[in-house]
Amino acid sequence: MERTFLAIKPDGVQRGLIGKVISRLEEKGFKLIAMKLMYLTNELAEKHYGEHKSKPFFNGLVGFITSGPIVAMVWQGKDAVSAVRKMMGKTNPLEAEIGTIRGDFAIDIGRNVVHGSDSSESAKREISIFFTEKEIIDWKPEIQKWLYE
Ligand code: D4T
Repeated sequence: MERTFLAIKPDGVQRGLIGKVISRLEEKGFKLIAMKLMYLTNELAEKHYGEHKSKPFFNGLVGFITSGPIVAMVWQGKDAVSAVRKMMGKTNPLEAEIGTIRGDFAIDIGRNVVHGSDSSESAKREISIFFTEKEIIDWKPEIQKWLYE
């Protein structure tokens, strides 16, 4: 089963949306296998958003993402990377479909509540940046047989 990295950004934490975001993924049937509340250091934020270094929004993005605690998580399930991206909705919340996390809970591209890995490779990279192998718990949900045939 595929793993993906999902983070609730400082806006989501401050707005009390941790439970709602987690509920959506739980209700879908994905399995939470690692989670921590943490501050991103400047160094980690710059590394995480390295691909955007030359963009005009880079400094604001790093300032925002380090401004408060985030919730870092690993979720597992069938096609988890693309399925979770679908549940998050488009980067710009006003373009995101209603029914998605960003579509339902956000307005501004710079306050879009969640981050999720955009490919299997970035998921592996992001998971290894945020979690040690020991912090990932691949437990067996009793309901598994009612979720997958
Ligand atoms: P993240 O990485 O936060 O999940 O977002 P996406 O994968 O959906 O989108 P992205 O990499 O293109 O953008 C990273 C991050 O930068 C913010 N952003 C983006 C911004 O503040 N202004 C902008 O114009 C863009 C394009 C939002 C997400």
